[in-house]
Amino acid sequence: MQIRRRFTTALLAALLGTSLLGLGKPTMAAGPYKEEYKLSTVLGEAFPWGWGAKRWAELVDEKTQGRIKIKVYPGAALVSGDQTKEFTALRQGVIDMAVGSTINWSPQVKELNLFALPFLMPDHRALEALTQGRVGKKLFDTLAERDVVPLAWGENGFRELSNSKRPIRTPQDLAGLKIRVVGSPLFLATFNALGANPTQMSWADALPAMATGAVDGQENPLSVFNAAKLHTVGQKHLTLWGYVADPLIFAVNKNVWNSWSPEDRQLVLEAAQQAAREEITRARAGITAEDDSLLKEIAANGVEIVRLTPAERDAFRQATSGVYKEWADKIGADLVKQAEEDIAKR
Ligand code: X2X
Repeated sequence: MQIRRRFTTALLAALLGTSLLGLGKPTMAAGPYKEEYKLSTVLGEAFPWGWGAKRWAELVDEKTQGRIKIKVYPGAALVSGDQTKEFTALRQGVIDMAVGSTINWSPQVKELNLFALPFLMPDHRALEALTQGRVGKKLFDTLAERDVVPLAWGENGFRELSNSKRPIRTPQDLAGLKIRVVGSPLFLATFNALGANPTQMSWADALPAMATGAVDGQENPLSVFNAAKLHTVGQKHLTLWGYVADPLIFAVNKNVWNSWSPEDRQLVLEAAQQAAREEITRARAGITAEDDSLLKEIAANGVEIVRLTPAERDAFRQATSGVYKEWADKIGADLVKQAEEDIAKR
């Protein structure tokens, strides 16, 4: 009797632990694990964004001792390059995990357009006041209601304006320029209000469009401008206007998340938080007042850099204030009000 009970206990332990899952360490799993999880990003390893995704995968592998293996698919390859479909694919489980930009997810999650309201955030501290405060929490709650488990905020960065034609100092300078934009119709509204001629396309299509002159300009963070070598596709003029910034979100499909043991969920969360912190440091490297080495590198490649005075920047703000008002209502007046308050208090 005693022997039988001992045997049963041992069998149970074996089933629940190592042998059932073929794992090195006993763990209570909530569902079967996949051999490999697919993680989507738009930009690859040469960019802070793709680097951050890879770092997350590495840290998860390390922390879970190989129980969770992640493969990174850059170029939004899991949605055939159509980055605005990434959120839907993540939600439906076509994609297991993602490090996604708020811009690309905003067609499905209108609240994420907040970060694309022109001239809402004056600096990195303003961006943090949102992502690290009650607004960020509210946005994470919104995502959680849509079958996605958000874990950490990363950063693509403040988006600066470049073009092949002329220096841009005033909204008038933008008149008629063909500017490639991505994602939400808010970007079309902003550039239309500035008198430009915006056209929406994926990042994959943007590079050839610049190279052939099908578009004159684009807007992206400086780290992207430099790593993508946009000076080699005719982007000779760069205006630092910091009109919007896009944070990144480290996230997991809800069913995938629920299939993991509580212990592994905690490890994946910690890995996301650490990778996001390190990613943000990279995204900001060389573009601050203390260290502007990246800007110098861009200038050394023959790019003419225009820094707007506060008054010049204000002219762009005024020209887009109607768009701001209209979109504040679409995003949610309360959320925008909270964001404005938290930025003012930063
Ligand atoms: O497509 C872009 O401009 C990029 C890479 O910045 C995003 O995915 C938002």
